[in-house]
Amino acid sequence: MTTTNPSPRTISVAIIGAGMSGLCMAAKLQDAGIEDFTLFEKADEVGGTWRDNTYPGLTCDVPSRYYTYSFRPNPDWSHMLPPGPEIQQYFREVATERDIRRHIRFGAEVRSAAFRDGKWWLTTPAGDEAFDVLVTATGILRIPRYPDIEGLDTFAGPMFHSARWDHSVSLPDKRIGLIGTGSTGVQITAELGGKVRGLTVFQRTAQWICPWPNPRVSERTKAALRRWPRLNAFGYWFYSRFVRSMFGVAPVRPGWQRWLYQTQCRWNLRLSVRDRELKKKLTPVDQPMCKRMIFAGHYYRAVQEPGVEIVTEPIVRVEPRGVVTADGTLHEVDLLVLATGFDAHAYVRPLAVTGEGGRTLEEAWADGATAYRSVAVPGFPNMFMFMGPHAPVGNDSLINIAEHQADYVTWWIEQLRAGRIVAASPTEEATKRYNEDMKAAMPQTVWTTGCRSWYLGKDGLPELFPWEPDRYSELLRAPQVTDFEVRTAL
Ligand code: N01
Repeated sequence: MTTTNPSPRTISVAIIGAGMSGLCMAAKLQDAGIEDFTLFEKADEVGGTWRDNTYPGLTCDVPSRYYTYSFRPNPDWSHMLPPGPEIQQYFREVATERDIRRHIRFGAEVRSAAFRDGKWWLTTPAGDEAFDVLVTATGILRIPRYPDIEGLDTFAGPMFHSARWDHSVSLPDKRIGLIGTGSTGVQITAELGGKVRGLTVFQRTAQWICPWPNPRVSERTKAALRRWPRLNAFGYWFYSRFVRSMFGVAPVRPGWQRWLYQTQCRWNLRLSVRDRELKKKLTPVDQPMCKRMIFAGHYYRAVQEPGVEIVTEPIVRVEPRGVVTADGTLHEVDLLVLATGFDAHAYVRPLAVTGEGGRTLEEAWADGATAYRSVAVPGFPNMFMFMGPHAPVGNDSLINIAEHQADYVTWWIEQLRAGRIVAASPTEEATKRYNEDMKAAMPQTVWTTGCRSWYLGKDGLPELFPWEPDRYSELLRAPQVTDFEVRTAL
């Protein structure tokens, strides 16, 4: 890989997105002494998902000690599981403290990116600009999915997607119709059940709920964490090991971890819901963990509050006054909330990305999205992506994944900077081999046991990593240069 006389170069890096991943990339570049980078952010603030999602009850279900960058502990989390607004505050602080903001162009939506003459040309409303390296950090659950329900537009009251919450609408006086019972719908129900005039939850598929306590962190604990930073580091290590050896393993390998979660879910329902009819409605047909596991403390309590109703009859249409179900009932509501999930398979799209020889990412992914170790695609030199296809987003904390991906990308940028190479992209052969190995490992995962979920890709298989997260970290820790087509001159 070395040229006869490598000479160091200044490398410019474009990062698309200033959410959790984009900020992580920026921080890692700074740590490597690379300051020539620009973040393009279409909104007017950092935070991505945590900026856009503001629904009542928003909480991350990864323990707060682990839902931080390893390089920036946070002694101030108020709860064991971090509330959404605190996470958003954390990212804002990181951007400010590390002086990343001066690298960010807000309100700058990148419309297209094309590789020409050894550079990535980005088109934004301000014009075209060239960079040596393109890093996409556009998030995975970014594009809200609106349900295709007859008459949805005719609803007379306010209506919005959970990721576009309209806080000008008062809630206590409303009869709310909530469509969707994924992680989001469950958190909204747990927060609003019993606190509003009425809550009608339209459940298409029952979900398993894993009970998860969320105690407050005492002021004394916070003070101790501030005073002895090593305690924080220990907390990070402890929870990372806990999450990775339990939640990281359970979905991908049959064993005691899977048994434990599944048993917990079953007993949670058995012990928490008394009414037989309601219990029947809430009993899923598929295996716990096949869909994205839901961790929640108060859901079953909330659905038994007065004024809360679980409707399992399929929705047939929406009318100005409410939702009509297959049994002919009109469920009258004042506000309709669509907690119907996201298009999780868009990745960087709809951004138009054109690689070598004019081949677009759309063309490369015509049969489904694939990548080399979730970070790079053949024919797209010097382009790297966060949370690409088959990242371990189903069994690890996304922050941890982002850190490993950022280290990996930084390693390649350092090769470019040292002048050892001028371009690198994974070979078709290595990418194919990697994806075939993953496909072969999928049947042992719980995700293939027959449920419908946003995990499933075009081929009906989960677009997830079928092994333990530690294996993914290993894969990224040791870049395999022979899997790449590396050029030392253009
Ligand atoms: O979306 P989902 P989400 N008619 O796709 C239903 C992360 N997250 O926003 O199951 C009626 O899971 C659909 O029904 P069905 C987490 O990774 C994390 O809740 O397809 N119903 C389902 O019930 C999560 O997995 C946290 O039959 C319709 C729901 O809408 C991911 O975000 C918190 C319908 C969609 O569920 C997405 O969760 C919140 C229709 N036409 C979210 N269309 C953390 O704590 C869809 N549905 C980290």
